Parts: sequence; C-alpha cells; structure tokens
Amino acid sequence: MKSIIYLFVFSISGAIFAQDFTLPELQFSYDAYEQGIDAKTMEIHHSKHHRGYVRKLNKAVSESKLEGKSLEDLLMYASYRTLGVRNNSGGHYNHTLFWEILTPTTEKSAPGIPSKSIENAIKKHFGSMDALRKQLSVAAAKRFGSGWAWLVVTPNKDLVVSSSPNQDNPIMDVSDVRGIPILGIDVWEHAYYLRYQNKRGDYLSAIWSLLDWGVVSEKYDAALNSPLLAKIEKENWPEKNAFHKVLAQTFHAAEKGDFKPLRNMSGALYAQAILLQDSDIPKPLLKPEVSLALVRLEKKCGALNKLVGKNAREKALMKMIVAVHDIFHEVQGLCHD
Ligand code: MN3
Repeated sequence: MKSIIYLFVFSISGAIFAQDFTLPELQFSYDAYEQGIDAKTMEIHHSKHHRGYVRKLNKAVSESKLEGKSLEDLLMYASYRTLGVRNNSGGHYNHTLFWEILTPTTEKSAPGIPSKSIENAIKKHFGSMDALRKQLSVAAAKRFGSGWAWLVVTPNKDLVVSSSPNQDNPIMDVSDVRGIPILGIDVWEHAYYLRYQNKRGDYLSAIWSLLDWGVVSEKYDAALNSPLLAKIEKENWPEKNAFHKVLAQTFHAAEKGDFKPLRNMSGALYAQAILLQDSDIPKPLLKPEVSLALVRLEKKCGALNKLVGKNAREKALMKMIVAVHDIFHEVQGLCHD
C-alpha cells in the first residue's frame, strides 16, 4: 500500500515539477554591482528579462513535448527545435552563466584571479590577457544588433573568442564556433542602456572590472573534462546534419505516400551524400565502419537518383529510400555509441 502511495505522489510531482526550469538567485544584491552596472539595470535584467526567458522556456518546452530534456540537450539540437525553445533555452543558459562570472568588489567580495592553467592557455592562444581583452571587445562591439561575445573551449581544447546573434551560443548546432562557453558578455541593449545608452564600448570596459577570473578558471578546468565537450565533438559534423535535413524532408513524406519531395530532391540528396562522404569525420568517429557506411550511402543515393531520373514506380523508390535511411541510421547509431 505504501509503495502505491509513493508511486502516486511521485507521478504527480513528476508531472507538475519535473521539467520546470527556474530562475537562479543572484549571489549579490542588485546594487552591489554599481561600479559597473547600476542597480536598476541589474534588477530589470534579472527579475524581468531572465525571468521572462525561464517562463517562456517552460512554456515552449511543454508545447514541444520536450519535457525531460536537459538544458544542454535543448541547446545542442537547436536547429531541430522551435524558435521558442531555441531563443529561450539560450536566454536561460546565457544569463545564468553571465551572473555567475560577475563579482563586484565590496567589503566582503572581490573578483578572483586567473588560475595558472587558464593563464597559460590565454598566453598560448592570444599572447596575453590584454590581447584577449581586445579580441573580446572587438567581438562584442562588432556584433550587429543583439547578441553575445564568448570565450569558448573548443572540442580541440583550444580557447577561442567568438560571438553569436540573439540568444544563440556555442553549444548550439547552429553556431559557427562550437564548444563550451566559459565567459559570456551580454551585448543586448537591455544589459547597459540605462547608464551607457549607445556607448557599448564604455559598458564593455565596465564589465571587465566585474569579471571573476576565479570562476572563469573553474569553468575552464571543468569544460576540458566535460562529457558535453566530447559530445559536441562527435556532433560537430555539419555535412551529416545537412544530409539528415534533406533525408528527413524526402523520406518522411514518402512514408506518408507523398513522393513529390523525393522526386524533386533526389539530386540534392545525392549531392549531400557525396559531400558527406568527402567530409572530415569527427575524430571520435574515425573508424572503418563509419567510412564504409558513408561509401555505401553515397552509392545508394546515386542509385536512387537514377531511379527518379527513369521515372521509376513508387514501390521501387520506397525500397531504395528505406535502404538509404537504414544506412544513415547505421552512421547515426554509430555516432551515438
Ligand atoms: Mn540579457
């Protein structure tokens, strides 16, 4: 009887609470950041903007039936998500990181300094802290409209500066530079407009004085050994994603009896298969099984394209696209090992 009650309580709380993302508390009061950011901006930014992202994220996740997915998972496959999930998962993740790396100088607090390991990495990749600061400032200043500037640990374990529009970030499969961000600067006007108006440069200097390099150093060490970084490395394969998009459009329509997309796009599918076969396979997937599967995939797509050229019957087309789909899932399956 007891276990039945437990089960009941669990399933109720699971249904109601399991997936809700929540607004993190700030470590300091809104007025503690005055040296760089005024209290009103901090308050609106945290309690209105960030709260809004969290609320809209929960709504978008439930509308997309993605409850149970981790925040990283939502970000990682952003190109497959709705715009609501993409924008608000980014909004929540990016602001959470932003608050964590800002520490005001007060009686009880001061920003930490860089660890030896990040100091060496910065020297190796940028030359000096000052050179890194310049690159970050340029990335932030050049970002047209709203977005973020990043310091990123890439799958090769390099440190790279990048920027992204809106609430995108380097974890997302839509990002040019992939990796784990360990430092992010919000360059949306809502982050600085009250005090700095259009002077984004002045805001960037002010942010620099709040950056907690102790926290960034911890994030650097954590990122180097993170399973997420290994996952990004495996998934960082644009040609595979491009092939998958065309395959999804043609195969799923054919399954429902609509062969028009397949007849129209068999050439594009073949072209993507050739590009995929020629592409650089991500390091963790460099295995003979993967290369061989890609060769078979290209051949089958070529054969399928020929069938379409001969105006073949639906039954023959279906058989061939199913074969293509099966081989692709061998590759996908191998990828998710
Ligand atoms: Mn913001």
